[in-house]
Amino acid sequence: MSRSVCLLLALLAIAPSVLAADAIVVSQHNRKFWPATMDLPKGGVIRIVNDDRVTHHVYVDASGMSYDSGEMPVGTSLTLEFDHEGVFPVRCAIHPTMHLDVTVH
Ligand SMILES: [Cu+2]
Repeated sequence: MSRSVCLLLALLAIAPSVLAADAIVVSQHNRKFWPATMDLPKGGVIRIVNDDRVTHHVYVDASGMSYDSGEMPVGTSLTLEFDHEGVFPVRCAIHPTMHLDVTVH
């Protein structure tokens, strides 16, 4: 195997673990965001995972941040970056009782 191919394989092996370490994982299991509250530094990233048995959704409608995931089928995930200080309610339009509040410092 050539040296460049070896280097490429090494980079591919490292990349997923680096990405996973940067994002805090939020579960949607049992129609709840867990954890339900979170403190993040400015620029912090969370990864929301639909590990439930039903379709979910994620939206943020706040000063400084607006986001809409559309439908999130079972088994999918998304990442959200918080670039502004403040308190950001993260909600699911399908299940209005699902609450995640992210405080960014
Ligand atoms: Cu939901």
